[in-house]
Amino acid sequence: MSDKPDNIYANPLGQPGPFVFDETVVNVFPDMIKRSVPGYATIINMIGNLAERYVQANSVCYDLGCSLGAATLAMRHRIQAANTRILGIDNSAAMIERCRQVIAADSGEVPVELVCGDVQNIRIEQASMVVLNFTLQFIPIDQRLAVLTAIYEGLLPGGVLILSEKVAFEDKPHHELMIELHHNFKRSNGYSDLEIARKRSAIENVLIPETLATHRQRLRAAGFGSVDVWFQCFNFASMIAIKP
Ligand code: GEK
Repeated sequence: MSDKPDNIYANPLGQPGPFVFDETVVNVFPDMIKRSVPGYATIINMIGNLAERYVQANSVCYDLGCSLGAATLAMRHRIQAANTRILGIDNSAAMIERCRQVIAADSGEVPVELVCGDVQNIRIEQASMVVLNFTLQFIPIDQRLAVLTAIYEGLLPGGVLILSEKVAFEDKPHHELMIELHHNFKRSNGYSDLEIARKRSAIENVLIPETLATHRQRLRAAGFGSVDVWFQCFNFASMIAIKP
């Protein structure tokens, strides 16, 4: 079945309200994220790849802000270690409800538990892999360190955090260029200038990007020893942070 096309911002009437992950978004989410995030499919595929290497026996994997479970499924199908389980969490009831259907239709053997809740309240325990795939950007800036610290504390030695984010750049002209290149990417995926502008205004105070330097600094402050960018396309990047 092909994804339902995202035309949420095609209607020119009225000012769009702030972006929310409601049922309207859930219905078009796979199409939306694929056409909006450069490298999304690669990142998901590589999360599977990394699961193969980093997931330890008798441990838990966390998919924080799991949406429809793309990263959960990528891990589920590539984990080699014995006696593992995956916990997916999202604070959108509409997302979790649809995610349950996605997981139920999947034949993977690793147990998956889904929770509707806030990643800021979840207890991370016995983790060998934690994924924050484009989720931290929706959490208030002053609460981000606490989330990363809780993840660090719940990871086993050798455990890994994958943190993917839309990022900002210190240098203003470069920042503007990356935004322009991202918008070109969206245009080439069929979004009109109107849709791009309306989405931009809806998401403005909801998704707060920070620089890679800020992310690195915070990951180190949370305790992570090794922190590196393993993927970047324009203003979208994914980092790998390992607990020593
Ligand atoms: C993917 N990871 O396909 N607690 C829990 N969930 C949250 C919170 C929070 N505080 N804030 C936002 N969310 C997915 C894509 S989408 C990215 C992640 C995007 C959830 C929100 O409901 C949404 O499902 C997800 O984080 C962000 O790999 O749409 O740009």
